[in-house]
Amino acid sequence: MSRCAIAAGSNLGGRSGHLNAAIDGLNAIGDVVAISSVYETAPIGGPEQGPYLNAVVLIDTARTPIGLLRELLLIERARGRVRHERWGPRTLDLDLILFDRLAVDEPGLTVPHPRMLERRFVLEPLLEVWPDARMPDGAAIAASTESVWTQEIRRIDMVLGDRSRSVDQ
Ligand code: A4P
Ligand code: MG
Repeated sequence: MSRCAIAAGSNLGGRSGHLNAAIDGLNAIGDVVAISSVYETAPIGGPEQGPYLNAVVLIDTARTPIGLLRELLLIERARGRVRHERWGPRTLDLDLILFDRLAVDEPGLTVPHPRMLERRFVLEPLLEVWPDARMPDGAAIAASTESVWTQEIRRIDMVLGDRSRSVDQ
């Protein structure tokens, strides 16, 4: 089994519903061992678009990295993900952030995710659920620049997996 960190993001439609569906989908492909708080975050890059909900989920899985990515893309598609432009708004984005301490560089899959250290919406929830996570070279996870911490994110009062509450209704 490998321990993997998956970053989930949504800024279109019923955002919390999409994130909850992601948890259900991940449960079917591995053991969900931790779910971070949910953060509302200002969009980074791309066109003008609405705020995201972001979270990080840890799973233990027997899949290979490519096998896991394929499953993530299927979960995205089931939530109506359509790709128009890079960094554009999306119903659900699932990125493979860490796969144990493995480094993968193949067409269509780079792990650790190449932009993870530049993004507070990845780092903060990741460190919340996996404080001793490390990069493949053994380095502790840390922001690549101080300016990461000026990015706007705020933890919201919502627990994933709890269907009784939604921030979008
Ligand atoms: N791919 C390669 N490596 C990976 C990986 N480790 N995990 C490939 C997932 N996918 C990976 O992704 C394009 C292709 O990347 C996939 O088909 C896969 O083969 P995509 O989801 O179609 O496109 P994208 O997400 O628009 O592109 P990209 O470059 O992955 O975007 P980022 O860097 O993930 O940024 N702002 C806020 N506040 N919150 C967000 O969640 N997300 C993005 C997307 C931008 N700004 C954001 C957020
Ligand atoms: Mg993606």
